[in-house]
Amino acid sequence: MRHYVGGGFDASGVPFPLVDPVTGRTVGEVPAASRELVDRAVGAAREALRGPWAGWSPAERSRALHRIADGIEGRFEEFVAAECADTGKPRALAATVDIPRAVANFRAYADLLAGRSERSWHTGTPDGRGALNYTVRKPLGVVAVVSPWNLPLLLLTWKVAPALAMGNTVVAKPSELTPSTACLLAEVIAGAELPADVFQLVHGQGADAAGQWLTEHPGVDAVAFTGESRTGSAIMRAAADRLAPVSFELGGKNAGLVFADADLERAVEGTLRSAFTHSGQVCLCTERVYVERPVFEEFAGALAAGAKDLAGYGPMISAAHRDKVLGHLDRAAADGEVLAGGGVPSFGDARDGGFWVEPTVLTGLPEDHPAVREEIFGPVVHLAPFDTEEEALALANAGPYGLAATVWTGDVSRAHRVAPALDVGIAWVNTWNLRDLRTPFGGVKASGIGREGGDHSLDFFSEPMNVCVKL
Ligand code: NAD
Ligand code: 6OD
Repeated sequence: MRHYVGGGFDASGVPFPLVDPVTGRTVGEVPAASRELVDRAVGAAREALRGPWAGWSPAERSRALHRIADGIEGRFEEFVAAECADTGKPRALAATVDIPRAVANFRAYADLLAGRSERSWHTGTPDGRGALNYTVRKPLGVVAVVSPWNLPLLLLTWKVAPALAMGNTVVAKPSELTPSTACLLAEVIAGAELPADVFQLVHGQGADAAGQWLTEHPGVDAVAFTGESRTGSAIMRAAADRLAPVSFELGGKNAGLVFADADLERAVEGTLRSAFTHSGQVCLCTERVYVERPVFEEFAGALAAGAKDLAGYGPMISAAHRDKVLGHLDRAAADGEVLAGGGVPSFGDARDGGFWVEPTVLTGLPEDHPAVREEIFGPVVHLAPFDTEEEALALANAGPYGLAATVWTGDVSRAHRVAPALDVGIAWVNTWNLRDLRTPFGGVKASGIGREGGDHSLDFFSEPMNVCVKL
């Protein structure tokens, strides 16, 4: 585990333990960057803005992104193994989602950049000669990318790729719980023939550590962050003094709506996926499902049966996170009904030391219960019945978050009526987490600020400047 600063790998700093969530055993150490190292990383990234990188054309940057994608593909199995080791997620998930998406992130922004154009206007002038206005896009400068532990490489590269595409330099700080694929990414970038110092990597914790020092650093021009909403607030305060722009993807408490006219089998299968993928540790996971009353019992029975049958799921990321999830389950069991799971699985092997929680289906809790209002970020879903479309929308739209929602219906008019009326950034109809990387991605309310994806990211990571030429 090394930082990558000033073009060199560096293992300096007080080490903190790296823990395998599958067994709870300490499997390594990660050096925590000192404030001086963060300063050096930002300084090197600033210096690189004045170097050859500034002269690279969009086509050259696009080719560089493809080389990074090639580099990840070339070490695919290493990336998959590292992601599984840090997160405990099943190999199938890392091999079909996390690492392919990291490759796709670089390729998607490389292709978008290559095909991107800016607008121009011919403007009338009193003397009849006119003027030409055109827009040029400039990089923001040094961008801090701070990322979480749930989809470590996917979410890191989702920001690094568009930031580099637009000619910025990047200082990345991955989650202290999942640093390994970021280290591999630094090695790939080091070998991808980019100018020196366009990418820096520092490891460390968040508050009073590398994360905070980086995001409050006067040499950082913008912050792109994915993580908890309250961390977003802290980072926004840190960025406010120097008016640095921020892009935030934050927490959620995503709702699913199941109407009686839905294909119920498909809705159950989709909800099992949306609630329990990566043991619920995906920001897009469904944690509350509202089911139209005539099909409530049937849906609840099928979902509970499906949850009990789930195999091959992974653990919570840490002991602290497992304890938070179990705390919710204790209160929920006392105040409502547990239809499936609710406890800790027993394996009879080393996994019994890990941070496991069973896929859990709850019902019977009031809407203001912490398990229904607060983000749990674990394998826990609460079911409640509704009677009318209006009630379903009101329930889904309640609460502080607004990231994603899923609607299950066989009525095409209802689909188009209900989906846009949801207070979220992304609504899926009869599917979940189907992604097109050109579409806007992000949340409303406490779930985020700004949009990522396609031109939205390329716009965030650049400043448009107008040039007016009198003809
Ligand atoms: P977190 O906010 O605890 O940490 C995220 C990152 O921020 C880590 O790298 C951490 O070290 C750093 N950090 C923590 N405190 C900081 C501070 N004061 N200043 C600067 N950096 C700081 O989040 P997490 O626990 O790693 O991730 C889980 C959360 O992320 C959940 O709330 C989840 O919903 C959210 N999330 C949202 C999205 C989305 O797209 N909306 C995607 C993934 C995860
Ligand atoms: O699919 C994506 O682009 C994305 N940003 C997913 C985020 C998932 C959150 O855990």
